[in-house]
Amino acid sequence: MPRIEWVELNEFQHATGILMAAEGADSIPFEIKRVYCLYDLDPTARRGFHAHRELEQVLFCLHGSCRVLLDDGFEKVEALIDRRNRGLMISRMTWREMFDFSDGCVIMVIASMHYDEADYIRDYDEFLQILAD
Ligand code: T46
Repeated sequence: MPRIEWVELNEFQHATGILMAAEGADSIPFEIKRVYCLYDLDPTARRGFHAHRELEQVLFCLHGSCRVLLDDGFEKVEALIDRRNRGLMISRMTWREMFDFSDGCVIMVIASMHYDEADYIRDYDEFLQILAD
């Protein structure tokens, strides 16, 4: 079964607010090359439907919650992401689908590589074939 691996970031509480920081090759287990966000999400939508050949990512819900299905080609597991400082590690060669977006859900993804469409495997049968090779 794909392991649910969490990455916890320290929150610095202050009377005037909270600060949360992420550092590459430290609290984030790889060098950070890219950060992107998803917001204004349709709560009924399902996104993702792909795996990555090499990309490693940590997915945080900065506001609200969502669910992520992880599939290693053998088994599937679902993770609920509902704490802004607890990110879900998504390793390479893991099929992922995101769904159940709460109202106003804001997702931040920290990634180990620049955007590269060639790194995506968007066909599930191809994903299984690559794993079998
Ligand atoms: C992933 C999940 C969690 C860019 O131009 N640059 C980028 O850095 C990204 C991430 C996307 N795009 C473009 C490519 C598409 O035209 O944005 C459009 C939407 O991307 P996509 O359909 O891949 O979005 P999701 O939500 O299905 O997947 C995204 C990431 O692409 C993916 O790596 O793991 O979030």
